[in-house]
Amino acid sequence: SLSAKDKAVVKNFWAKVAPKTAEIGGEALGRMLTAYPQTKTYFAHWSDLSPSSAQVKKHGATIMGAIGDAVKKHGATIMGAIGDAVSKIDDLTGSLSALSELHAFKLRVDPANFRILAHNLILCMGMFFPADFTPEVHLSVDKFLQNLALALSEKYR
Ligand code: ZNH
Repeated sequence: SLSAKDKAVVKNFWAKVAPKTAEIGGEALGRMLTAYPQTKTYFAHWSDLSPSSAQVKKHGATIMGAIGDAVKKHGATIMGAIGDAVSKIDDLTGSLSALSELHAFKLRVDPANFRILAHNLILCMGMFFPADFTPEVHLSVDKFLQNLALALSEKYR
């Protein structure tokens, strides 16, 4: 699981790339759909699945918004004082349970695709931020995305 250092590295990197997350998400989703065409089946109801598609760009931004929430936002609070101390990144399974349910039962996305998307996201982070995406950042972001994929896969069983 994620160490305190991983979380700090991810939060720090995310703060830096914040202005570009929508663009990174769009590029990553567009690349996933082209380089891993089996992923296109889930988006068959869209008119344009090319990397330049406005729908693809918009959905890439939506996905990155949800990931950014998991990095930054505080989880559900039972008591404000306790809740304020707990970030979503400290309880990914709990904070992403509704999204996991959506992907498992409504969208029926094969969870293997979470790894494929993570791979494309990592590629694009390196492309957009070659200097900041050091091997150390790569390690922690990869661990974070694997944990996020696991949390999203939780409701499948
Ligand atoms: Zn997903 C949707 C997130 C992955 C497919 N997504 C979605 C949304 C969100 C998300 C937020 C929206 C929801 C509402 O509206 O409510 N995802 C996400 C994340 C991730 C993902 C965070 C990871 C990281 N997905 C994914 C994958 C796939 C998908 C991999 C495949 C391949 N999604 C999807 C779909 C949808 C979604 C299909 C629906 C879209 C429309 O619009 O139609």
